[in-house]
This record gives sequence, C-alpha cells and structure tokens, in this order.
Amino acid sequence: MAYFESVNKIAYEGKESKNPFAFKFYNPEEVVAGKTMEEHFRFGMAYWHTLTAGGSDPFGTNTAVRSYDKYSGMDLAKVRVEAAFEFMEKMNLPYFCFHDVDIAPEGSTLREFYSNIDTIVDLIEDQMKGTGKKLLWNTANMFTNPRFMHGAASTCNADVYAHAAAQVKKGLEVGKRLGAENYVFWGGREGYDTLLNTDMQLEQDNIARMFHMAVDYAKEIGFDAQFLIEPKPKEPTKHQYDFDAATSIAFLQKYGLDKHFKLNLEANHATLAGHTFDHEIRVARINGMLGSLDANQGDLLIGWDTDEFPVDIYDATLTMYEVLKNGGLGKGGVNFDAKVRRASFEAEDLFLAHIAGMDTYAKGLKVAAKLIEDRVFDDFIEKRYSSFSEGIGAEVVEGKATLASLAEYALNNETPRKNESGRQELLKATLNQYI
Ligand code: XUL
Ligand code: CO
Ligand code: CO
Repeated sequence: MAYFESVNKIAYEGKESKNPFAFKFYNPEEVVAGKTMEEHFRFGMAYWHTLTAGGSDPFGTNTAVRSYDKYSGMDLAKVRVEAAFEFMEKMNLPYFCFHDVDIAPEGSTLREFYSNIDTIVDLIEDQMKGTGKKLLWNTANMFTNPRFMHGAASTCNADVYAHAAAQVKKGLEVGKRLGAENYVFWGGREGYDTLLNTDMQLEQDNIARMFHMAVDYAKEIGFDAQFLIEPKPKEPTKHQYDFDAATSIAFLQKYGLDKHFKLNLEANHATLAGHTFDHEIRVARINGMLGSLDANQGDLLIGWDTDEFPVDIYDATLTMYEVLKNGGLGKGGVNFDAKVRRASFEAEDLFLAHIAGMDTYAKGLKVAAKLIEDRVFDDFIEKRYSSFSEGIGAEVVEGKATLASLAEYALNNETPRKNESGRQELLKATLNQYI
C-alpha cells in the first residue's frame, strides 16, 4: 500500500526545473571533490519528525494530516514502518535515525516495551533488507516520559537510572541487530535548573558511569558502532551538561571516554549556544571528534530549538567547508533533525522540506569545494600566519622558545614587523562571489 500516493520518486532535474517535486542541486551521482554527493552526505531521515510528530505546540494539538492517522497503538507503529521506507525510497534518502519510542509504543511495562520494540525491529529489518536502506544511528528517548523529570543518567532517583540503563542496553542490542553505524546520546534532561537541589558532581559522574557501561556492553555484544554525544546548551533544562562541542569534549576527556566517543553536532544547538554551526564543527574537527551532523536551522528571532529545515546556503557552505576539510564524515552522515512548520500540514510538505534541505546542502557542498579548490581562504590564512613559519615564530611553534628567549628577542627588536589588515570584509565579499 502507498502512504504517500500523491508523490512519485524525487529525481534530479537541475537548477532550471520548475517541478517542485524534483531536486535542483542534489544529484546523488554527481562527483564533487572526488566523491559522489551521495557518498558525501549519507543523508538520513529523522523518524521522529517525519513519521511521529504531528505539529503540536504548547498552544495547540496536532495539525498534520497523514494517511495512517486512522491507526493507533502497535497497528500505527507497524504501518509507520511501511510509510517510513516508502518515504525514504521516494525521497532517495539512504539512511534513517530513530529513538526507541519513535518506532514502538512504550506500553505499560518495560517488558512490554521490549517486546513491542522486538516486533517492530523485525519489520524494520525486513524492510532494510528489501530496500538497502541503512541505520545511521539509533538512540533511547530518556526525556519524554514523566519518570525522567529529574534526568535519566543524571537523575536523583536510582530506580530511574536503572530504567534508563535498561533502555540504553536495549538500544545497543537493536543497533547491533540493524547494523547501526552510530549510536547517539543526546542528554535530553541531563542538566539542572537550580543548584539549590542539585549535586552536580554526582550527576556528572553518574552520566560518565553510564557511558562507560554502554562502552563495555557494546564491546561485550560485538556492537562496533561509533558512539556520539550530541551537545545542546539549554532546553529542556536551563543548564544542559553537554553545553557545546568544547564542553562535551572536556567531559569526555575528563572521564577517559574520548577514545570511544565523537560528537553529533546540530546546527540549531550551535546557535542556541551562541555559536555558529561551523564554529562547533571546527572545534570538533581540530580535536578529531567530528562524528555526524543533525542538519536543521534555528530562527534568529526565536530563542529555542525550532528545528527548521536548512535553507541557508551561506551556512550550508561553511558547514560543508568544514566537512570537506575534515576529509568527510566517516561513519557519520547528515540527518535531517528538522520538522515542517505546523501550518505545513500536508504530507507533500514532508517531501518539499527534504528537497529544500538536500538541495541547500548540495549547493553548499559545491560552493565549498570550489572555495577549497581555489584556496580562497587557505592562501590568505597561510600568509596571515606566515611569521610563525620562520625565525622567532618557528621557534615558538617548534617548542624551542622560552619566555626569556622571547623577551631577549623583543628587547633587541626595535622595529617589529607591522600588523597587516585581517580583511574580513573583503573575504566575506569574496565568499558572496562564490555563492
Ligand atoms: C533535541 C534533539 C534530539 C536528538 C536525538 O533537540 O536534537 O532529537 O537529536 O535525541
Ligand atoms: Co538532534
Ligand atoms: Co535538537
């Protein structure tokens, strides 16, 4: 049965196409910087936004109209699997990502939840075999259920901690069964609102303990996925522990977890932290910690995670610039952690939104590749720091300089070399010429 009857498979038609249901820039076979676009992006569908979310917000209930609305419970979960794979097929998305609760209802006991997951995972496995679609990552939702009001791995309630561990254990088993390439931990409620009731040190130590248990269990069952932490600075708690890339890397290093984890970075989380997405990717990249990307964008005027589909070519260019400089995303990919606006309630909007996102990233990739090929910024940056490749600068870089040797140099250097302009405006104007 077709759940998205009105839409056929989306094909690449090129920039001049007037067909809204066609790619204008994303051409999976096109080679850019030595790889096909499909290989560069490894685009993924977020099960929660595309199949499960219905457009509700704090002021109103669901608006989305879907052909599977008439089902409920396990019937709905089963139908959604078919709809998910039809969507990925038509949208030409090679990967998908899900939380445990996205695919199966929790039921009334943990045992029932496990059994529901098993039933649905059987169906997903069949569909994966039939279509060749792959699991970019899965994760456990440890933030929606009221039991997690105080946190999951950071909770004050040890029984809740055990429940969270049980979800992670199952998640790792599911990941192994479905050949997940990554396993994600977004610290949904791992943070706090007031120190007046919080033992910050115990909470952080306990999070690290659960991560170590997860590393150990993955090893035990032979699950070799890349583990990823997804930083976010706030929402739902005021102070999320995994604030940004730098904070998360420091946490992983402190607890001896940095060999086992990389980062899943999300554009809207970066801006919530007061950073640009390319800043976050650069921080991860220079620390060897870039894992995967949640593609979306926030709204300049709104202070929360609006999870909009990415349409900003400028941001996509700088994002793909960092990805290319990283030599790609390895086991990671570009997952659309993005939702259609509440008023874009028709099923067709899901396709139009993914087309917009994939085309934006495709165009960004092409511009980034050209910028790198022409060494637009590389040459400028190389020259800007050239004083560190010779003389006293080279001594600093080689670790030969001391405060005393530098002071002696400065004392004897009556005519220091002049500073040169940073030329920001010129560089930004040049970037615009490429876009
Ligand atoms: C929440 C968020 C999550 C994670 C997975 O802001 O981004 O959907 O990506 O739990
Ligand atoms: Co995300
Ligand atoms: Co998010």
